[in-house]
Amino acid sequence: MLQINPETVTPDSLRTDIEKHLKFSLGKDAAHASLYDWRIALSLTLRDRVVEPWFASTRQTYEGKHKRVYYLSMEFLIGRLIEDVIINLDLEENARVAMNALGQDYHAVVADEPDAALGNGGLGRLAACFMDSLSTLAIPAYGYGIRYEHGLFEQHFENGQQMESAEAWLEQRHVWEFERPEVAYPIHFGGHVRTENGQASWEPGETVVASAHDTPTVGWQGKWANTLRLWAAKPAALFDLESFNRGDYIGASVAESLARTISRVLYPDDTTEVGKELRLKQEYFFTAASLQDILRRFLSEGHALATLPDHVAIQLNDTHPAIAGPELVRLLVDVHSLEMEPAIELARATLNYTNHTLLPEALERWSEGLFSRILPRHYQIIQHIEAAHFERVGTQVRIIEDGNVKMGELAFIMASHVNGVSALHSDLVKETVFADLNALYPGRILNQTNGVTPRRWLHACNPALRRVITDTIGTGWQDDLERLSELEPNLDDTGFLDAYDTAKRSNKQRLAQWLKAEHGMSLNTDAMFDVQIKRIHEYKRQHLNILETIALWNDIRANPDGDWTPRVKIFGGKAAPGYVLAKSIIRLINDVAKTLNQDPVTRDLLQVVYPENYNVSMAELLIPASDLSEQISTAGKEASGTGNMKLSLNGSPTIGTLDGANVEIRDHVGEENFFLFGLTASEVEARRAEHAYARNAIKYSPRLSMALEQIAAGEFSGGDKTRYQDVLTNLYDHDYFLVTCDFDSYFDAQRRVDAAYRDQRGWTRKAATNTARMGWFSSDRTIRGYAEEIWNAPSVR
Ligand code: DL6
Repeated sequence: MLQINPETVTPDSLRTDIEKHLKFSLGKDAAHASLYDWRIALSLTLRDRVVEPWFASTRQTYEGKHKRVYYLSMEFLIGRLIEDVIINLDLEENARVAMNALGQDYHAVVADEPDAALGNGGLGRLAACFMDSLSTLAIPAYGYGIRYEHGLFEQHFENGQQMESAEAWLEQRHVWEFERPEVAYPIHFGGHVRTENGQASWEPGETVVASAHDTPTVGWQGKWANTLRLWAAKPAALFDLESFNRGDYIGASVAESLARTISRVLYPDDTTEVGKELRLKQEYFFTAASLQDILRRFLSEGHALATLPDHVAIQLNDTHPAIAGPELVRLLVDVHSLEMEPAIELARATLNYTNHTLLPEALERWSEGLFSRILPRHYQIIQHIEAAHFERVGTQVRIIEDGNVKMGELAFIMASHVNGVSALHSDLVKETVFADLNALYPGRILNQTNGVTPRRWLHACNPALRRVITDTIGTGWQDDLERLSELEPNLDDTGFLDAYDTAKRSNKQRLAQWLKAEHGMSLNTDAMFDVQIKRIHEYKRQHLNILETIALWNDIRANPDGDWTPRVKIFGGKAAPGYVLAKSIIRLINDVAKTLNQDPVTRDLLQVVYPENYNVSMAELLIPASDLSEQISTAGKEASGTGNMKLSLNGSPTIGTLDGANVEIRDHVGEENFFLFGLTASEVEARRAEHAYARNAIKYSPRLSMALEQIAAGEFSGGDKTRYQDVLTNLYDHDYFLVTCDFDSYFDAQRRVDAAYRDQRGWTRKAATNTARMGWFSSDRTIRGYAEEIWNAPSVR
């Protein structure tokens, strides 16, 4: 295993290489180089140092014929790669010195890189953390996904409303990847299936080409590097010269533009009706390309097909790549001439499926009409899979039902293991969405509680706290996060708590400076920073938070001289473009912010800020600066959460429900360091069955009634009484997510937070205890769990 020695990579050697790249790769001299030029030159210099460990890892995997893990994911929410590489190669200090010597501001250069936002939220960010951990643990692995030309949309606010524009990360040179024009596979759609002598053959109607782009992902201390292989869609044939010569310029490039559409835009989540056909094509496109690539590599090593599961473990990240089941069977039967039954069994032994949501709208299903039109051969194979399943366990659960192909059921039946992402979620997976399948295939469902990479989510994003930790317990916690427990003996030490407090304060200052410079917002850094950052969704209940904010504002106004704990409520997050109610919630937050922040009586005590375009890089500033982490979803709805882990790890105690991984976080940090409120998952179900539960909750909560009446009266919308009719109607008449029922409990918990925060030393102790006890939530632990219990893929180390 090759290891980068930071001693041999000196600031001088970096500087020389940066200058060389500036000249020979960018054709610029230093006098005329822009920030962009310096960033590309630095990135190329760093990339050069990743290549050796990458080659060494690949060689070692081939030579040892080690089992490989393949992580198929529609999303990889990576953020900036430059930071990952600098941190994992331990070159931060040297790079800083080198850039300074070249007259450049290191931070500005690093911040110039656009986020690779190839994901919507938690599922995609988890995939990025897993890539980091797979490399850190030296488990041979490939991530497979789509090289979207446009990542997650850019969010802007106009009059408080979310506006979307196309994100354009690939407009700039993307230096981290290596294009592999020789690695290209045809991907077919449509057409029909011809059967002769019992032999089926697919005669497709449309073909595009999947072309590979590889990014090395280097682990901690550069000891191992895996590959993230992203597929770009290209036309199968050059453009139609005949049409062009006829003057039909648009017609000449139709095939090209249709093909490129497949990898053009990251699919929107949470929307059900838009672009269904394109989405199905995207899913099949990257899954089919990945499987062809996996089989090619496997066969090139001379293995017999029957040994596939001994050498290959494929993980399906949610149902998006669930078409892998029938596609792998198709390749085994139609291309490699296996019989149907053994092919199904072989595919099943190789595949595993992670469920990330219980929300019915996110469990994919395709109409039989659409599915059989786009993938006619797969439709037939699914019927075979279903027949084999019926034969084995009976007919209680179907894959094709009521005119739909149900991808959750398909993924489950074609997986050797199915896992949820927190203890509670995995139990609910067993008891609800897959109760019948769990009874038919007992033991197939496991739990693997999510985790986050400590390299990015503590070491890189929080240098102030990193120093305090290392000064106290030494280094080595970055790849053995449970060592944070060695902080415990210091939790009553004044010197340690002072240092911890100073780090938090400096992070708050850093955030305040950034918000001022980038968003023109001024924050009171002596106030508690109360942070809710995540996708905007009814079940995540940002509206519960803003209703509590209004109620608190009312209380302060009624008693301005009371003993209040100053707070800044910070929101961050995007709503799916088609999710109307979520967009109303965004507007409401912005409207409330405008009103409150102008109130001379309360504005020093309660402020609301909502910087637009929340992304990974913004999270890296917000999380270290947070004092309080809002994890307030309706119990039973958040599969796990990972923001909850990042915030707690960085010293931000949680106010939260017993939902997702909150339950395990509370178990670890201790109930006295977690502010619990709200109904449990079973109480939620029971309350929903009660008549008029929302109206009753509103009736018996004077604070909530008043807040809702103020919204209805147009108090935050310049007198417009209709603006929030949708939010209000929803709360009074449906309130599926029980905002109204949890309101009083949440308000009370917030007052417990206020009281606890007033004891500054006590609060710092709580924050530091969170850090000390969060070591278990490293994604290294999660990946070890997958490797041992699901993949049977040991570390090469
Ligand atoms: O497992 C990663 C992440 C969880 O932490 C979140 O709780 C969950 O909401 C998210 N799920 C999705 C669902 N996507 N789909 N389909 O993003 O996964």
